[in-house]
Amino acid sequence: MFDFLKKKPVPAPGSTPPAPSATTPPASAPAEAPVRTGFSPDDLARAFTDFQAEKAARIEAEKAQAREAVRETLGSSLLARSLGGLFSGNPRLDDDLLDEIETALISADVGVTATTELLGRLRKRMKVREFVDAHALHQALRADLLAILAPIAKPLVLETENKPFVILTVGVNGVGKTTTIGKLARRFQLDGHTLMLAAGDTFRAAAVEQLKVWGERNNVTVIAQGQNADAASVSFDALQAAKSRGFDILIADTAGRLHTQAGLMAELGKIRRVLGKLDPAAPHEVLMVIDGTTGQNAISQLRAFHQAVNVTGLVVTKLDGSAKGGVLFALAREFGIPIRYIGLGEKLEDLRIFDPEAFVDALLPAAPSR
Ligand SMILES: Nc1nc2c(ncn2[C@@H]2O[C@H](COP(=O)(O)OP(=O)(O)OP(=O)(O)O)[C@@H](O)[C@H]2O)c(=O)[nH]1
Ligand SMILES: [Mg+2]
Repeated sequence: MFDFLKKKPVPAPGSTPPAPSATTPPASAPAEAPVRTGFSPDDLARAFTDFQAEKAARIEAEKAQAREAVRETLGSSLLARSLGGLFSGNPRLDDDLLDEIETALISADVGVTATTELLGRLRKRMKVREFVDAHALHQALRADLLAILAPIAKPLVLETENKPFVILTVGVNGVGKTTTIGKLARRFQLDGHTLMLAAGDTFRAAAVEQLKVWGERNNVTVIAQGQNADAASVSFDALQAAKSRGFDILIADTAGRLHTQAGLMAELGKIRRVLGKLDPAAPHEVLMVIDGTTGQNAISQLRAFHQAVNVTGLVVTKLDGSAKGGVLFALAREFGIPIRYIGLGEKLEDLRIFDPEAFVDALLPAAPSR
């Protein structure tokens, strides 16, 4: 990358040159051109600027790819189709249009609270003749949708000063927790972090195996104790190991559980407390994974998990399947908990950093198709 960084180091000031060895050419041999050694301040400044530019370009490229993936995937969701349909034929600006928007939002899982608020605002503005036509209303709806999501778009920041940064992954059965851990681990590795996984789903032997196999394949250490072990004890051991071995990140998996099962929810609280014994700040992130096709049940799931274990970030998966596309608005409006990532498929690259503008653009593109 930076070729000049491969130059020989400058000898320390005042050091004596090395004694001639048996292979040193005789004094009569023609003198070689002097080799330029060391890094000048200009070299270092250039290297730093190049590195920053490369990093910025990488981030921009990833953003552009994510934008495209979100547009492709969510552009065919129910919400995008119904809103697109409403605005495509240059509709009349009247109460019927508002009613149809309301139905589209409710049917696509946006939720009653968020929908009522959105419509209330649009109705008021329409009454005072703020919109000259349906296009103006379309623009206002886009801005309002974005205003709901913008406050919860806070990407996960890994503070690795006091290692390790501990992520506890929770959620109901089959939502994509273990798959998400694999995707995150890969992402963090590419960013140059060292990490360890804790096989905290001790309900099923297959779950421990699933994580172990993944770890072996990707050269990631997995701490496990086998089936029926105490999940809190696995997490404790893993944190101890990650601390003593100086890993940057520890991600703990947990068994899927129904939010209505009080005993199992209490167990999550225990995992949290046990981690806190080794590091009072741990877990630094309680990441709840929610299946994007769940609909309004996602609200009661999050309420119960938040109460049990204080959720600090969300991943909404399976937005590529039969997801209607609106549940993120309901979650954002109800809880204000950051959505860190969205899952758009089963491949590693299908976990994308949540970008609210890309999301709204996919659901309701700026220029209505005519
Ligand atoms: N289409 C799609 N499938 C996904 C996504 N994320 C996960 N899956 C699939 O969902 C299924 C369940 O994933 P897991 O990661 O095992 O879910 P889990 O939450 O760990 O499940 P339990 O441990 O049993 O609670 C797998 O088949 C995944 O490939 C996604 O974003 N899109
Ligand atoms: Mg799992």
